[in-house]
Amino acid sequence: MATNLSSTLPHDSHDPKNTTPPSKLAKHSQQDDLTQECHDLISSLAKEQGWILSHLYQYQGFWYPNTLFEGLLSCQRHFKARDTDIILITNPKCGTTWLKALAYAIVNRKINPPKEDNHPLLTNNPHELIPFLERKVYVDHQVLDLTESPSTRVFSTHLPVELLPLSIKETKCKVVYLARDPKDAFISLWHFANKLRPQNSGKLQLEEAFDKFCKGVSFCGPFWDHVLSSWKYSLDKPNKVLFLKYEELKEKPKLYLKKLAEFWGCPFSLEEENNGVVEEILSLCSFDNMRNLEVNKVGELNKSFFRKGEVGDWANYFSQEMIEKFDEMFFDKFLQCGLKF
Ligand code: PAP
Repeated sequence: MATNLSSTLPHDSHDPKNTTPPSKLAKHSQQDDLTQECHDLISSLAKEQGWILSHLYQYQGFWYPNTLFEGLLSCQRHFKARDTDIILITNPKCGTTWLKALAYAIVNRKINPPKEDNHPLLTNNPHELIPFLERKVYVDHQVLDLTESPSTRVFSTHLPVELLPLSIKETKCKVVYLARDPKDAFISLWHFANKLRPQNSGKLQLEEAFDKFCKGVSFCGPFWDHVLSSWKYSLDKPNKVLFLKYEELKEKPKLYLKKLAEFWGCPFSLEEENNGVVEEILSLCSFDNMRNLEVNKVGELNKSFFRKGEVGDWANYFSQEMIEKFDEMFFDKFLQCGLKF
């Protein structure tokens, strides 16, 4: 059940650890066509001012920055899921980094026991260990040859169910969707955007961000469509899709860690449980532990993934009017489908 894809995947160009050998990267044969196609596609889409710098473009109902399209189209066309793959899906700021850390620690616990001094999570940001399909695996017109990768591969994506590569739906790979209370996800996203905005473009005001979010114009938004399509997918295919909430994971981490391991076909043995392996993984991946690791303190981006890690921080920001608008927008939409945060 081993998987460490970080050494076989291309990293973002700013990543100093980019060690991918060129031989592992097969150029997409229609690279130039794709670029032109992408360009044409983007110029045909509705656009709105984004949260950080660039615009967001509406593609098949969801909003993305132009930098994502190359990877998005490429992974839709070329990614071949395997029955043994694990796919983590999240709306941005719903606990992606945490889920990646937990997944990595669970799946690799035989070769990397959570207590070992040189555990990869101690020196790598979880995003380096479990790559985004549309952002790291398929970038810069390059299609990665994944044929030599280990049997259990773990990938993540912010793509909604509607835009997933077909092979994810057609194979028996296991999907976990992690959702979060939209109020907390929104506040987290607002902070994140302001951290990454260039200083000279000023702060994105809370009210402006709120309007955009409510219009559905946020990275991978509309938020509610993203959540609801996965929720319905999980109801339709409970053996394939496990729908979890950040709040549940915070409240009963042990229970849900065991659920995850079972769902992925690698349940904790009695011996592991008696030896405290579940607790060790939770402690390794805990917010406090991860935030204080040197690797997660270096660089604005790495730091930005660890802010407060709490449930209910929205209450420090929302006015009564915002609460009412949010509840009106989300509560009914979710409740009609049997979903409650
Ligand atoms: P991404 O989708 O851009 O990768 P993501 O990891 O989903 O980001 O969101 C970061 C949020 O998860 C932050 O929430 P906050 O802004 O409300 O604080 C971050 O603090 C939280 N987070 C990161 N790591 C952990 C963790 N180990 N445990 C709990 N929450 C975490």
